[in-house]
Amino acid sequence: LRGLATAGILLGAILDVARADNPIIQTLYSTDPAPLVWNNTVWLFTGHDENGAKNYDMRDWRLYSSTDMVNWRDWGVMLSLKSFSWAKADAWAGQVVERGGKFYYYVTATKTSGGYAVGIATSDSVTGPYKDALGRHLLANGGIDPTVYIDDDGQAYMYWGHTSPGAYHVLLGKDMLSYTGALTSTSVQNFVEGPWLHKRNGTWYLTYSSMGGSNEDIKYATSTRATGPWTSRGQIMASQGKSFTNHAGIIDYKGGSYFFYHNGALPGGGTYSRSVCIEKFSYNADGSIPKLVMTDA
Ligand code: FUB
Repeated sequence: LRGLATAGILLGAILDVARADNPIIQTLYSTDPAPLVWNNTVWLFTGHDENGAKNYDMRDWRLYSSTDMVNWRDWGVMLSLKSFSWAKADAWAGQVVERGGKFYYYVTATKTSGGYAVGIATSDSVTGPYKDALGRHLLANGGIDPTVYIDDDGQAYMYWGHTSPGAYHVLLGKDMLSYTGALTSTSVQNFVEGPWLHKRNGTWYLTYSSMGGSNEDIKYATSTRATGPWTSRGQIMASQGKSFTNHAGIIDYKGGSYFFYHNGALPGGGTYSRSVCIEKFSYNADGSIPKLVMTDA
């Protein structure tokens, strides 16, 4: 297996293609997966742990794509801290959504003046170039880990976490660059960080990182409305492996459902050197998500 992994890394480096087995990216440490299904392709936006980091040393955001969930093309860096004049550190979790042929990249970073904030970059192409859309942060209340979903009626919702911790949400404007109404604190059981919002068959799902033992686990809640109230549905993935954090992203693609997360499974991996992994799953008949186990923790 180790020989195969080495061959995979070499092949990946030569062909610029990441391997299919978990972790799916073996050419560097990758984090905070945010998959986007667009144009019959899965576009996987990730964070990046610097090699040898002793803390969350994260400076850029990257993109991979696949049409078969096996072979992943590496598109390189989409954004870095330098892309935002107001940011100085912590290129933490982000997510891209498409609206009207334009791509909106919501990210976390620490402001030059201190404190976590959420900013937005936009592009006319999914593969970039992405440019800071506002020249300032969108939210600066200590917010991290933005997740955005556009409902069938066109209303976009953004959830995010707070370092306190706690979950918040707001309604985004049609321009996707502004919001209407108040920043609203949301009650979600044992929420820590890393929310992922999606809707399926009329049910809203809020998946998030929680404390499940010595490391984070992944739990989820459901609601009939994007703004809650949320009913706790328990754990999807238990605390497992060498990374303290975990962070989920969920999509349906070509008839399958996929759960993206990160762990410390790559050689040298751990809390500050994480790697994106995927588990394929099927929703239960009642719409609940089955328990998933890291295939290689
Ligand atoms: O990767 C940095 C932070 O760790 C993310 O923003 C959190 O969700 C956690 O994964």
